[in-house]
Amino acid sequence: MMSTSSIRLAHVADPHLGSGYHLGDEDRGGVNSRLRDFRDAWVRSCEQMVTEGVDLVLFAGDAFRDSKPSPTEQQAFRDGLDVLCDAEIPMVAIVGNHDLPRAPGRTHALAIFDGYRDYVMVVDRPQVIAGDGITVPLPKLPIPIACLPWPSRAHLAAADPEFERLTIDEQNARIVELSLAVLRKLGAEAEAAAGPLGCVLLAHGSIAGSAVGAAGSTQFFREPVLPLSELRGLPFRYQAWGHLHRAQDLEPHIRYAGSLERLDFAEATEDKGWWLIDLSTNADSGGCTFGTAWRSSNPRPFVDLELTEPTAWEAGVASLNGALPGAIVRVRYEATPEQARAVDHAGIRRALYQGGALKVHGPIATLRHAVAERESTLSEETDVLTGWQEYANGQGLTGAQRERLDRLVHDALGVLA
Ligand SMILES: [Mn+2]
Repeated sequence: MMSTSSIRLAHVADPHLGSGYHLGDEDRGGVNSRLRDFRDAWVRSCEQMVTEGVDLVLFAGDAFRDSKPSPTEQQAFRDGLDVLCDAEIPMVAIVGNHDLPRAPGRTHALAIFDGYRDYVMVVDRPQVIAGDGITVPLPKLPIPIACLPWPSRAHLAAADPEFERLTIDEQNARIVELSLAVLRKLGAEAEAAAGPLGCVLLAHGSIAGSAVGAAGSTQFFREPVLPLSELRGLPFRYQAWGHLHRAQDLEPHIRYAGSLERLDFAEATEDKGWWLIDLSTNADSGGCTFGTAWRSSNPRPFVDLELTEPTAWEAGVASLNGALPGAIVRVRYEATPEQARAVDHAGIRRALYQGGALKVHGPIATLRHAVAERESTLSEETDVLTGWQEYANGQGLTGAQRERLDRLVHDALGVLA
């Protein structure tokens, strides 16, 4: 006869409440429609966790856009926590970089939720949560959780006078080195406390080789980035990562949950949601198995429409079929100034709203100025004055402005005009 024991985990991250307001509208009370969307995706995800019979929620950081969320944003986060607490589902949450203040000593955005209704535990320094030492009545925590919140630069600098004198890249190298040492120590500690189900990691940070997604692409290279090869060797059955907004698995057991709502149009085709993780032991085989399933948070649809023929836009709008209802839409096209004047912006917007769009941004015209082929052939032999004239023609500079600039260039070159 087979005897098994098992645990069902939810791995969720990066609700980023307070983000994305540039694509929403404020209601009469001053609440941005995108906060409602972000809040709803978070609450919906918590409701799904209840339906799925989750035993424990691993929250991998970045609840908010910054360390000082508004009372409305805090309430949005609390709304999800209440769903979990009502169902007596405990949650362990780590602090992400967005939740952290820049100055040491200031409190982070998640501090007020530690101990919330006795089911939420917030972790802001590296530690293993197991059996004793837990501050919430996680009744029988069947699995040790190693926690690696985002390492605060301010805290590192306060603890190490050398740190401040390093360049950003050197600081990042130092943080990677420290993080790996901490991870190995946490791994050993968690493994020692582990039962037959093993132990898991809850962490916030960047891993090399990840698909970054839209929101993180500019910051990625100025951050500490952990090598995947080092993470593979750690003794965790599952690694629940937060920070990057694109859901992905780097290994079957090393995953990002991604964010819960789309931040902007670069994420238009990306699904958002959380991972459902089942760990179970099989007493007969002595092994431990794990399974994962994706659960979409059903984020608001985004439609990014690029009109190739802006004067014949009806076909472009028609091609969207059923994608419009409830969607946030952006319309863009490229045209010469003359063509752009002939495009029916009001008509495009009207058609999109009639199709069910919630909000239309644009149409946004990128103007290109016609430059004839022979005019744009600059070479090493081209003199500066000819170069200027071609540039000015290409930019469409005319009239009094052109005359003024011509005079300035002529003066600078000592040309008698
Ligand atoms: Mn983050």
